Amino acid sequence: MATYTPQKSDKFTFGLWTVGNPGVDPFGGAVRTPVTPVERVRKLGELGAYGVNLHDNDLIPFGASATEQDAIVKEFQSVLAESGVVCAMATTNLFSHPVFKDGAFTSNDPKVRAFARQKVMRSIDLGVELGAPIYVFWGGREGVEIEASKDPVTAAKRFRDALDFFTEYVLDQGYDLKFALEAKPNEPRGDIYLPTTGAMLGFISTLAHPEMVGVNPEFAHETMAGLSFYHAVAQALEAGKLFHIDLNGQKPGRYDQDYRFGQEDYKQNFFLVKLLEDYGYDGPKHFDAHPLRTSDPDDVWEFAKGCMRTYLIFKDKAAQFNADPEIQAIWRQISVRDAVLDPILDGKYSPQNAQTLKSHAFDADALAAQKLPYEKLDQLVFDLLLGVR
Ligand code: GLT
Ligand code: MN
Ligand code: MN
Repeated sequence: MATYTPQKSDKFTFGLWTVGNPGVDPFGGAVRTPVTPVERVRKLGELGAYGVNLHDNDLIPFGASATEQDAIVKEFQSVLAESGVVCAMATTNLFSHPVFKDGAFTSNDPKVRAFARQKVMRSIDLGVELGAPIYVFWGGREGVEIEASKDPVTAAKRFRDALDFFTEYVLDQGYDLKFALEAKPNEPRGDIYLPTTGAMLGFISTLAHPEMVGVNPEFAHETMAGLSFYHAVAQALEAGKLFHIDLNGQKPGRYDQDYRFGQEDYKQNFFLVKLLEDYGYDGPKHFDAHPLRTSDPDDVWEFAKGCMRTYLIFKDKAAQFNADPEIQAIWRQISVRDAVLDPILDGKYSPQNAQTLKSHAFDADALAAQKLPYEKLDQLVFDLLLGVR
């Protein structure tokens, strides 16, 4: 029986804010007092996590002096070294302070936009000091409730100007840092700009340095909009833009639940893990989730263990899928090959190829009559996932 013990090579990471979540929701305050960031890193290291992620203010209180920051950073660096945990990703908190209540990069006020840029540059410096290779941008407050309050075309331009400024800043400093953009359809804003991973992918191609920028899709964010997270991740992978991933649990059509990875929709999560494994995604797997409000401090660590264990169980199931003779026989049956047409379809346009396709005789009725035993295939997947195969 496999033990599903996490290894550093699994590259599992947690945000300081995930295992440090005190259980606040819009209807009630904190239900637990999280241990310090240093203790969180120590415990994550013991549990086999590879890395930790942070917003500037998860570690450095808003408005702390340079001397205070230095002392905090020093202590944090030594716990990283002791526990063998890396800082895998850093980001900026551009959503908690009231100054950002109507946006950061897209605020109508140039002073707010400039302050946001200052905060990001300082936070990039911090992330690089801690060794983070990836920097995430989640524009939680970049959006509106009242359409009359902002011009969305101007907002798109402001968002782009900010990102172009930061890629130049990174190049200017000689930092080895990549950006990953995280989409979310709504919450905390009524509508957040660039609401899906697909929208982010389109936006990236308009940037000054698209090669430095990828995406950080989150399971909950595509799923709350009723979209397929699995397909969003596949598109990002295929485009070479999956720089980071936020894994968690979510029911469609609800607020952002950020449940333990795998808590909801086992089948979708199975295919997601299979996708990441089959295509050799080698970035961090970040569990951007939080324990239930009902969890006591011990249950918080059960939550963290559960995220990693679930991933490893799905990984094991993906290997079973790939080795299952009956499943693979169906897969071979539906993976039709054609010696004449495949080279044309896989190749580029040429007048000759166009002519061949235009004059080819197809038997549409025979093609339509081909067997597609998907009921059988899906039942085999179900049996496999439920452990009766
Ligand atoms: C916040 C948000 C997450 C983002 C984090 C990065 S912060 O918790 O809900 O999805 O990934 O800023
Ligand atoms: Mn996230
Ligand atoms: Mn979320």
